[in-house]
Amino acid sequence: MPEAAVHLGSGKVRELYALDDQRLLLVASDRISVFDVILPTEVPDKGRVLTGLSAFWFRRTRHIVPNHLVALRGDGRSLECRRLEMLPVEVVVRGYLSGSGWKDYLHTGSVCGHALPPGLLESARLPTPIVTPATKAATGHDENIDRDTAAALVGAERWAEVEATALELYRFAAAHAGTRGIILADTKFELGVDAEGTLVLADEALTPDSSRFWPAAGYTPGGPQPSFDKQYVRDYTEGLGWDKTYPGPEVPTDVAAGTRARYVEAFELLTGVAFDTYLADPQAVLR
Ligand code: Q0Z
Repeated sequence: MPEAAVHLGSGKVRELYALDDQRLLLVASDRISVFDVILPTEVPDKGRVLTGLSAFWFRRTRHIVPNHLVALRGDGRSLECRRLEMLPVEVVVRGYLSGSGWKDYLHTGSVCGHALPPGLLESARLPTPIVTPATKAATGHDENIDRDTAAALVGAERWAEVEATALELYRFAAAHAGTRGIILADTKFELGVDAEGTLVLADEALTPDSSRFWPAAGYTPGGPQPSFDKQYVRDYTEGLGWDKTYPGPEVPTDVAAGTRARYVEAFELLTGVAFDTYLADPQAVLR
């Protein structure tokens, strides 16, 4: 547990602490959300998988953009990071048409001001990846905004830098994932600015909670794709006839264990590090 750390806030599945005036501690729990509802059943080691993946990507993308990672703690589930001035915009990069991007395309033919060719199928690969900004609405749900609105929120010059950085991060990570049999359909970045005014990648990066990972084997546009990590638990909870409102149902141990195995599989495919090795020495993902 964090020594003399002040609790700053809770995300759905994470906790944020202040270590001092310059440093934060991000702790990933084993909680899982399905259809935006936290389940009462935890997925063992999920927080370690997500933390290890974030740390892996921070290490591998620092040639593209500096990031907030200061240290990966020995528990494997917490990251010490630099405290930044966060940009008030979430930066989603989409290489495929899914989720709210697909919904917006169906209604308007475009996504966040990006006109797309007609006739695209759900889950189609886009001609080129697009950056689709969003803001946290009062409801707690993300609300897509267009690039002019994003530019007005952070400044036109900064927004141009953010877009270029996010696209480069996506291209790099999607290419890596592709070699491991995983499609990175889309991903959400959160960035901040340090005291020198430098753009810094923050929060979690390129995890299954901030991204859509699809198994490349069996990819079939024309409908939603199975999630690499959450599909067992989605199928199980939907099979109960649950209405997807609070509270979520308990899931059986075997469904939780199967879900854990999928998270661990994604971790091992993407990092090339055996998960047992990570548990024994989390620094293994930083080498
Ligand atoms: C991240 C969040 C969580 C609740 C603030 N490096 C940073 N500097 C300043 N602020 C943040 C970061 Cl990462 C920051 N969040 C999101 C995470 C629990 C909220 F674990 N909020």
